[in-house]
Amino acid sequence: MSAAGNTETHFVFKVLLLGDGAVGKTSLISMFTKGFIKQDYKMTIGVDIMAKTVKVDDKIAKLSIWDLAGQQRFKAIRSAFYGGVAGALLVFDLTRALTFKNLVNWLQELYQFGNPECPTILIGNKCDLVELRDVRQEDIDWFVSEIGSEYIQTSAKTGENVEKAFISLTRKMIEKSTGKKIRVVKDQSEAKYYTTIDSENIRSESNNVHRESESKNTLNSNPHS
Ligand SMILES: Nc1nc2c(ncn2[C@@H]2O[C@H](COP(=O)(O)OP(=O)(O)OP(=O)(O)O)[C@@H](O)[C@H]2O)c(=O)[nH]1
Ligand SMILES: [Mg+2]
Repeated sequence: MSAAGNTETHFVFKVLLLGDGAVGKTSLISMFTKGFIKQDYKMTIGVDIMAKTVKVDDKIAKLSIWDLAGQQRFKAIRSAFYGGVAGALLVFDLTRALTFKNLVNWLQELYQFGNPECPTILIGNKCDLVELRDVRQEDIDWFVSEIGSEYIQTSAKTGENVEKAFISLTRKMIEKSTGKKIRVVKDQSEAKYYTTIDSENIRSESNNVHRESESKNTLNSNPHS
C-alpha cells in the first residue's frame, strides 16, 4: 500500500540520475517531486534518494529515484549505488560541452556496475539558457542513435519537459518488464494518461548535515571536474 491509501502498486523501479557535477540532476528531481528547485548549487554528497508514485496509463509505478553525486571525487563510492537499477536518465548540461562528452564515461559506469540492458533517456538540461548553448544538435542526434536512446531537452528551472522525462522512462521500464509496448500519446493530451500519486524524501536529513559542512568547499569547486 502506498501513502496514497489503498492504491495498488504494480511496479517498483529504481531509477538513477547520472551525469557530471552541476548538470542539474538534483534540480530535475526536485522539480519532479516537489515542484520547485533551489537556485544555489550545493553538490550532492554520495547519494540522495527520493520516492514518487506515478500512474502511467492504467499502471501504478513507485519510483525510487537515486540522485548520484556527479563530482569526480565521488567516483569511488558511486559504484555501490548501481545495483538493481531499472532505468537511468543520462543528464548533460546544454551550456557545457564537456558534460556531453563525458556521458560515455557515465554509460560505462552504468554498464559496469549496473545493468547494460536497462532503458536510458538522454537529457539535455538547462534549455532555458538558449544564448549559452554549447552542444550541437547533430552531435546529440548521432549519440542518441549510437546508444539507441531517446533524447529529451529539459529545463529544471522552468519545469519544461521534466515530468515528460520521468514518465517516458517509466513507460520504457514498464515495457521492458512486461515485454509489451505501451501506447504513446501526443504531448498535449499526455496529462490525461499519467498522474502523480505521492512523493516522499527517503534520505535527506543525514545528507543535509553533510551538505552544510561541504557547501563551504563548493565555492571554489570546479563543476567540470
Ligand atoms: N538555468 C538553469 N539552471 C539550472 C537548471 N538546472 C539546474 N540549474 C542550476 O544548476 C546548478 C546545479 O544544479 P544541481 O541540480 O545541484 O546539479 P547536480 O547535477 O545535482 O550536481 P551534483 O550534485 O554536484 O552532481 C544549480 O545552481 C541549479 O540551480 C536549469 O534547467 N536551468
Ligand atoms: Mg546533485
